[in-house]
Amino acid sequence: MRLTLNGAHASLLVAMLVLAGCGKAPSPAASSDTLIIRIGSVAPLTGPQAHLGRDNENGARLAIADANSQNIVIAGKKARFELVGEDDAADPKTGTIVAQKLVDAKVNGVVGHLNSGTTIPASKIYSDAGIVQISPSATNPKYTHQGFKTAFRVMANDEQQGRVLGQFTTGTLKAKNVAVIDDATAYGQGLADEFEKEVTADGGKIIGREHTDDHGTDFSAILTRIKSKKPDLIFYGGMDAQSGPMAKQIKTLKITSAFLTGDGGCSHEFAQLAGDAAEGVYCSLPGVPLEKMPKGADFQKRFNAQYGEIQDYAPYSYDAVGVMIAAMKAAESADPAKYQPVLASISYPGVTANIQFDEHGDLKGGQVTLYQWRAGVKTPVQ
Ligand code: ABU
Repeated sequence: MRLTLNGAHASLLVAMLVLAGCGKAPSPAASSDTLIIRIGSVAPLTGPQAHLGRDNENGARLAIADANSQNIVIAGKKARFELVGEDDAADPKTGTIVAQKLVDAKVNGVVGHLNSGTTIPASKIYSDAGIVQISPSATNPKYTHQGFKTAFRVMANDEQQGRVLGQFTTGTLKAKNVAVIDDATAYGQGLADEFEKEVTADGGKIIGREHTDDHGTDFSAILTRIKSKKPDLIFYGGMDAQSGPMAKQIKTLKITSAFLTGDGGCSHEFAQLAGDAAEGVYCSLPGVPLEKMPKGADFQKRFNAQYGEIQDYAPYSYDAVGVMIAAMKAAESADPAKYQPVLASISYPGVTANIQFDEHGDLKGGQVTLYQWRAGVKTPVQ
């Protein structure tokens, strides 16, 4: 039997073949001339630090969008970058579970984690799997001092920050008697230890050391004990979910000591939580103010338009993704084994710094800026 097809029959047959999968057009993901590159981003997206985690993830998201708009070609293929966001809830155990999940998913690199307490245990998992990890915000020195060639960070560490905070206390503020509180985390306790070391070396006296945790919000017992010692300055090593209420309670208890904290307590959220008690509080942030960097103002404008206020670390996660992609481009490969050596010796003009790494994977020449909250504005003072 002879089958004759008119135009309508032919169209129907094509449609049936397509539905059966025979004529399926290749999706960009399946196309042989497209290289899908997946970058993990890990931060707390739930719990008291969720606002900081979203800030980090949004910085990474903006960098991915920028890269995809540049039509980057790697080894002759059009690269398409995808973000794989994970929540570690700032919890060290969850951090390792999520790290293993990303290893199993064979991501091409990881930007994270946010906290030192999660970044350090996760770094062994990435190192064992040979996956490059760049933390935008974890500042405990141990992270990059374990001998893992996969571990990098894009901001000054707590040895550098603690030293600057200590010198600011004894030198600029001329504080002699100092009380120290930390949140008993890898970050808060580590930074407080570095700060204490510098204050003591400069001739200052630590007249009290207290500990809380990264979920507490009532510090009245600690602050009452500290008040009786009449310190010139109180230093807090920890995050904004604690530094905000702490500043408020310092004011309520009529404590007149200066209040100083590190980068974790220096966010936009701190000012929201502290209200008018933020006035006069000092804090430090790694890097120079964004507006002083050549590409900083543009980044800030675009980030604000899309995601609102920068909390703390969004520019650093933007740079962490940017420098990772730059290394992939230069290596002509998204294989971590191939682009890791390129990353280790890269010079990359980021929005937060010109990024180069030392032999540990730490940022070379990392800077620290001191700020004071004045009328709700984080104002650079040193
Ligand atoms: N750098 C402060 C916040 C992140 C961390 O190191 O835990």
